[in-house]
Amino acid sequence: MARLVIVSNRVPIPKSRGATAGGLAVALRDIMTPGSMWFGWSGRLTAEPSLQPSLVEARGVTYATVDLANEAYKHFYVGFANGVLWPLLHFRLGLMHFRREDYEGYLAVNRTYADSLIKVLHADDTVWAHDYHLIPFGRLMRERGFQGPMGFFLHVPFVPPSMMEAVPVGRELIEDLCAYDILGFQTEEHARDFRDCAERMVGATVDGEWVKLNGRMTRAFADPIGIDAEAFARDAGRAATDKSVQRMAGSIVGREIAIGVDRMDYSKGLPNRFEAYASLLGRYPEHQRKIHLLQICPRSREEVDEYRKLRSELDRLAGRINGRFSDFDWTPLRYSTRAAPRSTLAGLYRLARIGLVTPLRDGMNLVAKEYVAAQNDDDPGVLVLSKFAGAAQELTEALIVNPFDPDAIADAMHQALTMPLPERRERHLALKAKVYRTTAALYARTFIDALARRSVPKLAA
Ligand code: GDG
Repeated sequence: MARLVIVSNRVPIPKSRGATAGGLAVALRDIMTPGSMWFGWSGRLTAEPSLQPSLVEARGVTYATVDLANEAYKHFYVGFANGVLWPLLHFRLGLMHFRREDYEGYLAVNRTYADSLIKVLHADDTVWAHDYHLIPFGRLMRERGFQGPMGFFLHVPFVPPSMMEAVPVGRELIEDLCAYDILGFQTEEHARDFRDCAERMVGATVDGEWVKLNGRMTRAFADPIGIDAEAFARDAGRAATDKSVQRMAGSIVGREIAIGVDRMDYSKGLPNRFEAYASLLGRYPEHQRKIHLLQICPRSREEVDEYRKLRSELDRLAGRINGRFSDFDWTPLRYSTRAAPRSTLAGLYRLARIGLVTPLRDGMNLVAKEYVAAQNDDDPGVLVLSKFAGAAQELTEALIVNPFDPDAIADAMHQALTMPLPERRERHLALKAKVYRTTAALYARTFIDALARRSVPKLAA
């Protein structure tokens, strides 16, 4: 029987009944029907890993995982994926550290994945690979003889040719992506940037969404990811009984909350956000003592230098803001580097008058959608959203800001704090309709349909 096989670097094996699923697992829940498979890294590093994947079954889904070699993983994950591709795809060429041995490690891990998956793959399976860790994986599968439908979804942004050309292996990356049948991007802008790279850098022919290279057709299109809005709204509604939410509500009586929730990552614009908050308190002193900024930013990728530097910068900025503005009974900035449970998060979004989502660059940004879904329709908060998040293409009724301009973010926060209820409601209803329309389920179905229709039109001569 033909199966759907998801491939991602991390595999979300359910640990126990009712355990909270990660973002991708939620997005793919509807299509991971019994019989399907999820393949990727086991999370274990060993000296000489076996290519035979270990199989675990949970709720009818087979989770197939492979161990990786220590040294190769370091080059793959720290060196190339997060030292080259992540900064490049987030427009941060200055943070990109290219080394040939890292690229070799990146290819080696992708070869391990292909060699391992091919052992358990059926000829009529459909393969869907996820994210920038797996760019060469499709070509490697084709080289190993797999002919079935194969798609790739990029969760992060893409870049125009002028940036892609800065990577010494940019051409190889573009050619590798052309080995997939279907390429999904978060926005039309990212899909177009890819098609431009294919045309300019490797001489592909582009016709609408189709890219032709060496006789093979690839469709590059936008398929924005979403959330399970109904379930998230339900969690937010119930969260009034959550102890942490109650404690928070009790400690802010009479004050407003602005909330930020981000992995601690330099793409999320956190220093600018903290400066924006200082600008709000400095230029609009009427808000002093009347607002808290609650920033939740779980630590992430601490093996990468840039992330450690970011943490010290945020510690310093938070100290400076609280030192300058706080009073005995008011701490303006509350900042936590620990992850909060998902239900607590939902409740905190609902309490907050402002959802602050100000990345410098972001594929989509699901926090923006979660914040909207969590609001109370009768008294909703206001989303302040960076124009450089993929979500800004859809969520146009948010207050859209340039995240490089802290004073502009501060002005938007002031506007949100003084916005009359009818305007808040009107904006919220429009945003809510969009978040309920472009859901996780629609995203997954759209991609699978595209893969099923991978047969290709003739390019105009
Ligand atoms: C990549 C792309 C794209 C955060 N802190 C906590 C927590 N979170 C959850 C959020 C949200 C998720 O993590 C973060 O998703 P984002 O979309 O904001 O960002 P990335 O992690 O960078 O994800 C991004 C995404 O892939 C999907 O395609 O949108 O552009 O960069 O769901 O709620 N969850 C819990 N505690 C926390 O403290 N439970």
